Amino acid sequence: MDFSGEYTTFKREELMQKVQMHMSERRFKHVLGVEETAIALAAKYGASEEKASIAALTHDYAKERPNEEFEMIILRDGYDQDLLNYGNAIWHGLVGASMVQRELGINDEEILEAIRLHTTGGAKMSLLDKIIYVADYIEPGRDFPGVKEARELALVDLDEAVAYETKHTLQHLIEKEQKIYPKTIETYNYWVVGKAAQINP
Ligand code: DGI
Ligand code: FE
Ligand code: FE
Repeated sequence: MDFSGEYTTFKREELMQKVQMHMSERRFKHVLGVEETAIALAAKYGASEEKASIAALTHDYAKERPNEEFEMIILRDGYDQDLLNYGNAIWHGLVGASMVQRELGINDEEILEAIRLHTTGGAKMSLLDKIIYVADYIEPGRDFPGVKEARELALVDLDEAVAYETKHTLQHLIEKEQKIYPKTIETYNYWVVGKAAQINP
């Protein structure tokens, strides 16, 4: 895909190279799988394929940064200090988006928000947010029990795929006695328990 120049001054090949520099070969392969999947979902559901490509290529940009760097930014840049009680799993998207903005010059708020939400989701998600959240889960390199079902749902109903992923991720985290970030619970309450059950929107 050729980029228009609207969201990044880099050509796709240049952006790919910048991302690749910051991660293992294995993770870069995952990123390319997310991109391919995100572009297909964008085409199917009528989102910008270019934004899907850029958000997918950069979603895990910060994943291999040291904890100290995230902690420094959380202390410095006005984040909720409760974030310090979590780790890379939560930081690399939520805080990583600011590194994408600063270091790669991507300022499009929709792309940055899709990066921020890609791990936890959110009660409020745009079409692009859902595409990146789901593509990250079902890209061709993923192999875990339930991924086939998730892939099938993504072809039929993106919201159902969001709900499926959220429920199974939460189950997995609870099984491993991992700390649950409040936003992950908000995502569950909205997408799994049900939009209809919301009284205060
Ligand atoms: O970065 P990826 O491995 O491609 O995928 P990801 O960003 O969706 O997820 C990173 C990890 O974060 C994954 O193992 C699931 C985990 N995670 C998602 N929500 C939470 C969480 N971990 C904790 N501790 N708490 C959460 O609420
Ligand atoms: Fe991630
Ligand atoms: Fe990822």
